[in-house]
Amino acid sequence: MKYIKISVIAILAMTMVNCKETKKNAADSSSEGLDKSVNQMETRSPEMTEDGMGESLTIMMNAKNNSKMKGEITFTQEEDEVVMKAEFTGLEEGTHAIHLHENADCSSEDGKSAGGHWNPVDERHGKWGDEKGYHKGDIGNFEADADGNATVDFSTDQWCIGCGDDAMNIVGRSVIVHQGTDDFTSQPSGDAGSRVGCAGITK
Ligand SMILES: [Cu+2]
Ligand SMILES: [Zn+2]
Repeated sequence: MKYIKISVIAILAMTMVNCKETKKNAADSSSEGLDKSVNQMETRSPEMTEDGMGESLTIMMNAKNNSKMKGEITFTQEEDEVVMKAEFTGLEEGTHAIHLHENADCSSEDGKSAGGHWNPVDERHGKWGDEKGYHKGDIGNFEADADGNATVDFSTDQWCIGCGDDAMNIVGRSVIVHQGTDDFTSQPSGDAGSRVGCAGITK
């Protein structure tokens, strides 16, 4: 296998001829290094091909608990990442928690119809990326300025938009903004106070 030495180029090349190479490789299977490269591509390829690459969803916040908050959130699938961009107005100045919650149901006045934090892999509540665990909805905190405006930019390869994996698919969940701050410690939800905004993530 000549191209083991230039494996980086080989990986790039195989994104274009992945299927062909996989078959060829299964037939002669003489190169471990190449097998690994092919396997990496295979584990990534389902979400990149079938599951809504480039797909984008924009949802609007509903004010809860008599708040004045408004806002718009866009989720975009970009290769293996979901990029979230949010713009909020009408908040109280200061730090607010933002999470994905279980249900795309914002019908109740207190926002509790959205359920608890989205936690598909049964971990403890925490700061995103904490080795002790965190919910797949634990986005964290953001700051609203003196005029009550805020933007939130977040992206992760642990979400997808409409793929078949329930541990990743954010469709059917909701975005909740809280009055208070997530302390990243209190269980099960960071003691972030009442829910001032809710948006169901639906297509
Ligand atoms: Cu929350
Ligand atoms: Zn949580």
